[in-house]
Amino acid sequence: MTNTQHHPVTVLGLGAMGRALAQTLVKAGVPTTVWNRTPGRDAEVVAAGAVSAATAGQAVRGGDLVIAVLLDHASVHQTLDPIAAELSGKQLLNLTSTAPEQSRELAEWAAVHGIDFLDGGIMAVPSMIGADGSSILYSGSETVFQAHRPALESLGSAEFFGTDPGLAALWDFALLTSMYTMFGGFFQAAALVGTAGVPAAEFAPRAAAWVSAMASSLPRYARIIDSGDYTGEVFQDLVFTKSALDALRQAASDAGITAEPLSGIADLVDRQVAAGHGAAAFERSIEALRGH
Ligand code: FVH
Repeated sequence: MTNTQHHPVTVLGLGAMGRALAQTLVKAGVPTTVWNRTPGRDAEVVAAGAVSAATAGQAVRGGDLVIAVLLDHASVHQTLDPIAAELSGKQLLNLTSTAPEQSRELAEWAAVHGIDFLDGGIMAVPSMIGADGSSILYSGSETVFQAHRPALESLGSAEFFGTDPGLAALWDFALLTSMYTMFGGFFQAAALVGTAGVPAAEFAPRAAAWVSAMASSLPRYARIIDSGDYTGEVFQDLVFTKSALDALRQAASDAGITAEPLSGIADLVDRQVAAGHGAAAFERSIEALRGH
């Protein structure tokens, strides 16, 4: 795609992710202006063809779409608040990882300043940007999404989740929750086999195969959760699950390791059994998270 088919884009923030995004935009022929708080992090992207701006305000003037890819919600406000006037009338895409309510707050802030706001959740690490497997979830202004869709698609698959600016972050954070609890489980498991001298590297391929096989049952779990009926189809009841989890905690204790990653789900199961739902399906554990 040639430059004439893309609107100019500004990238605020040249950390690992900002640099990957800017490089990929330049490669896709998008006229790209970049800025970073700490000078000197733009050498590679400037060599690739990006224009470096000395200040965030100057950078904003270079793009129709301004992408903020900063550390966190506070750094977004620290960067954008002083240049709200320059941003007025522009389109803003926040690709910083912010919690759903923070994304909604940012959308309100943008509306007050006459800025059209789109939020995004990046489901990729920097090395994946622009390659197969990179995916970015978007919500907020559909006008911004559609206007810049070709540029956004150069970064990874681009999916619009709706006009609620918190939705992309909600999906993003839900997926990250699944990821981190999986990693926590792996850390506990690796510590457990490690007590018998098994290196984590030897255990990892087997763990990956097992977790992948189990992940294929998620749609069945989801179907039961969505039905709200935890007694019609019971593959594994809560009493059985409690005894399995108690045994796993015992094994950790015997091996001299703690079982915090497992304790999260074990506590939910314990509470459901204590509340008299022992014959219900394991999937009923989600109700403990909802306070039921
Ligand atoms: N890296 C990853 O794998 C993940 C993948 C999923 C999405 N995340 C999120 O993307 C945001 C940026 O991540 P990053 O990898 O670029 O992060 P860093 O390399 O640590 O760079 C942080 C940039 O933020 C700038 N910055 C920090 N505080 C401020 C501030 N108060 N004012 C202005 N800029 C600030 C920092 O600038 P400097 O330290 O170089 O001056 C970097 O440009 C993030 O939300 C991830 O969760 C990435």
